[in-house]
Amino acid sequence: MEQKIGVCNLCEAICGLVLTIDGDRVTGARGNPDDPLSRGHICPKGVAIGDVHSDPDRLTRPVRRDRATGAWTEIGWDEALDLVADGFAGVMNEHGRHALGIYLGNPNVHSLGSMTHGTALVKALKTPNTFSATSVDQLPHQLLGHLMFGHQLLLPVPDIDRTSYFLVFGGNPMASNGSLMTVPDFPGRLRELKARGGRMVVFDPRRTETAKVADEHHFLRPGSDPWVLLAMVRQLFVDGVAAAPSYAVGLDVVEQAVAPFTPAIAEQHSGVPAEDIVRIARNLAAADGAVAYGRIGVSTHEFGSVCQWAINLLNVLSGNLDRTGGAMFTSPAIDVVGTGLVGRGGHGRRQSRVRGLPESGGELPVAALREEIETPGDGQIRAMLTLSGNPVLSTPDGARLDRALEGLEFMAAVDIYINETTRHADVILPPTTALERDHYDLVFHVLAVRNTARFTPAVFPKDRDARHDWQIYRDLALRVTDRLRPKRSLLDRLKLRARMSVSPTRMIQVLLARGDSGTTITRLRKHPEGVDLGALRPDQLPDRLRTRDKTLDLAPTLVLDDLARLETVAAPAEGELLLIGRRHKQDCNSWMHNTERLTKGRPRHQLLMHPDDLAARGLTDGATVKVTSRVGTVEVDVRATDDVMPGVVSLPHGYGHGRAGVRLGVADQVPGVSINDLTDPERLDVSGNAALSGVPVTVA
Ligand SMILES: Nc1nc2c(c(=O)[nH]1)N[C@H]1C(S)=C(S)[C@@H](COP(=O)(O)OP(=O)(O)OC[C@H]3O[C@@H](n4cnc5c(=O)[nH]c(N)nc54)[C@H](O)[C@@H]3O)O[C@H]1N2
Ligand SMILES: Nc1nc2c(c(=O)[nH]1)N[C@H]1C(S)=C(S)[C@@H](COP(=O)(O)OP(=O)(O)OC[C@H]3O[C@@H](n4cnc5c(=O)[nH]c(N)nc54)[C@H](O)[C@@H]3O)O[C@H]1N2
Ligand code: SF4
Ligand SMILES: [Mo]
Repeated sequence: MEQKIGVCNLCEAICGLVLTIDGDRVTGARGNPDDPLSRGHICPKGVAIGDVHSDPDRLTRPVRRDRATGAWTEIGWDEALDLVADGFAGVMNEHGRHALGIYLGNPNVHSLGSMTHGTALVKALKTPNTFSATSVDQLPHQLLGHLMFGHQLLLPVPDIDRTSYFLVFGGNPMASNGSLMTVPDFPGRLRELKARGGRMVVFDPRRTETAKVADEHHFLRPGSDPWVLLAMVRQLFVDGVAAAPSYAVGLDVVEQAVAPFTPAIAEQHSGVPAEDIVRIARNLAAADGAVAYGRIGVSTHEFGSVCQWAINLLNVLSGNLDRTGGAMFTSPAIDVVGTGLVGRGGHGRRQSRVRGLPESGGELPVAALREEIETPGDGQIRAMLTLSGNPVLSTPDGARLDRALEGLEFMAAVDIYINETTRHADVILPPTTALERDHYDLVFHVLAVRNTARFTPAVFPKDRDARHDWQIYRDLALRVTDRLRPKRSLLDRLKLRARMSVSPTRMIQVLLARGDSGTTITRLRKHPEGVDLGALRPDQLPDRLRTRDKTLDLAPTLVLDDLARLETVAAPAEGELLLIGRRHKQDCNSWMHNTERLTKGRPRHQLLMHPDDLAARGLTDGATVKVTSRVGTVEVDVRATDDVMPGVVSLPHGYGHGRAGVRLGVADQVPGVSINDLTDPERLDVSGNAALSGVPVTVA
């Protein structure tokens, strides 16, 4: 038995762990109390992190699928990499670069090797058909970061440890542990907030775990947030407290634009009393350090960008941007924004082939993936590569995408499981997992509520015959580009080889040395618990702005233009039912369902529905019901609860395993259906983000 410091990469909280190791197994996991960011926090998933490592269902060698019989066989790395390179190069040489589609899933941002080498692989393959989880997640945040602050990752983070007023729209950090706000131990930090006299106010159509511990919770009709948020912004003007910093432009335009959005109209759309909207706007403005925050519930929304804009405006105009206790910018040891490691983003520079949807940050909306595969013609996707992704369960109308994948000429996946998506692959290349690789978090230190830095060496040595993800990406990039015609120049190929051969750890060493935090890899190796770089720093603007003229644009045209669309939306119809998603503490998007530790106990897959809505349809608690949307029907058990407001039903996302051909051990026994068999790829935000929330459904 031995103790080792590890890190959990299962969610954005990036908790430091102390693991008890016996041979090549984890026999115990607890939060590391010495970690300056996570302070000893751990959740049920972190406790289960060793289960992934020892999971017999996990792939450890490449596998190949026989298309005729569907049987999988293990093959060697060389053979597997050549098969994939031949498959991709064959299709690209015959039909052009766009014939390859790529989907990057969520776990990419939780792996150092994917951050350093996965993006480089995607660049090297030069296909315009790149998609990712971003467009079923935080795209509106990135778009508004780009439009207002000049960089897609320049995202203000709630200064939760010092704020006195925390206003939450569509986030459930008590279950999700926070998002675009790396906030390990949210429950503890909330207790501290309350102990110093602060308040948390939550707007959510469900009385969530977070709503239950809030000082105020307001039900609102799904999708109605823009009216409420704009009415709050308007109130700042009405009360004469709206003020913009000297480096901001467009205040007059904003005042005019929000004028029509009165609290009374917001009440009609949302069901939130007008006087509450006015009062909360006033409380926010009056608080000594306040912050508005919005997450998945207002990102995956038909007006996600308007919502994110309004949330930014609430923070700016109430004087809380870049201020202690407000919405602040981090000063990470590796500044992916300032150094230009990640591009500033962009929008609408080209359009998708079939529906003409706008590119954002170089990617197309994943809601367009299915049609780009199915629609014949020049530019059609004929081969797919998925990198840690399960879009069949994670993206709108997944059932139809499931069928579309079957028609591909070739598919490969870099993934550790045969899942609902990778089952269509001809070859799966499984990398090592979190405990076998070094980790430095390039993404989540940038979004954290405190400045810290931490380097975690691999807990277990890599098996001799195993490959890290960055090695797979390197080999794929080199082998595919070698086969592409016309042949790329020798210089280009040498550059690529040099770029891809530097290990992620070596890159971190160089990047740390280049930064001005004084943190070196040697220091971090001496302090595997992490190094504290202090609280978030105020008054960084306008210096930190990445806009070309160093101004903050309060009134981006793209969003202003979308207000006209908002004004055409009718008030809610009588008897409507709107479907929303949910997350549970023990779930991890579409995976981790094959660890018994997380799946035993009370089932949690049910459709939640208000008792009045059940009674109105003559249904009873526990019945199996048919839920139908424009795109599909699912059958699922219903659970009566007044935790959802009348007119709202809720299904968790990431369920619906046990489809034909998928064997995931324990996960096969997990009941439930995929919410994304109901969500509609036609419902989109102006950014291109899928509007997964507030889907009109019927229940019978
Ligand atoms: N209706 C609805 N849909 C949603 C959401 C919602 O709230 N509602 N949420 C959306 C959001 S926010 C997200 S981020 C997406 C997530 O959806 P996806 O992008 O599909 O990502 P995951 O489901 O997290 O994981 C996909 C796969 O990654 C593999 N994997 C895990 N770890 C590793 C690893 O270390 N290496 C490799 N190569 N593979 C690994 C697992 O096999 C897993 O099946 O879903 C989105 N879909
Ligand atoms: N346990 C667990 N933790 C996770 C994940 C997980 O799968 N499980 N996934 C991780 C990922 S990838 C992400 S992106 C984050 C997401 O982090 P969060 O955004 O905190 O996650 P959710 O629990 O989906 O919270 C969204 C909330 O929005 C509400 N909502 C739905 N529609 C609306 C609406 O129209 N208006 C308003 N105001 N609210 C609405 C829902 O009821 C829900 O409570 O969580 C991360 N952490
Ligand atoms: S909160 Fe997130 S990072 Fe922390 S232990 Fe749980 S899953 Fe892991
Ligand atoms: Mo996400």
